[in-house]
Amino acid sequence: MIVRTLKEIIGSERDVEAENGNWKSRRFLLKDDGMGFSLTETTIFAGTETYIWYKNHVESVYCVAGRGEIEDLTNGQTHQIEDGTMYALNGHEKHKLRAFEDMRLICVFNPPLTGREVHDKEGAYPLVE
Ligand code: 9YT
Repeated sequence: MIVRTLKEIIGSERDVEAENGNWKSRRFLLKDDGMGFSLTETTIFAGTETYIWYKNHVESVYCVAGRGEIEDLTNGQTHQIEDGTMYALNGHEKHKLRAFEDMRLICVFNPPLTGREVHDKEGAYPLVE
């Protein structure tokens, strides 16, 4: 069994911040935990807009605090996000995330993140073996 607390993740190598300052993420589960998915708590900072394209992963995201929106760039639709909203990128959709307040998001990835990915210029995470 794996038991981890936010307290022990904060300040460790599982606590990361985006280079562009748009988000921070606490990685509860990564590939080397052997679960087949990763689990993170990601905060998107208020006033930011982030372009993302997870072409190698599917991701589901559950918002537990804050407010923002997601624009699906494949069809131009924008969906509001607030505490209690889930979105799932089951089609590798290119998207923009905008936060009006700090948004706390619980994110699950398949395949799991290794923790070594960096968003490339396409907004994607490469597949890291
Ligand atoms: C909102 C979102 O896409 N979160 C993904 C996880 C985060 N970017 C991370 O931990 O790398």
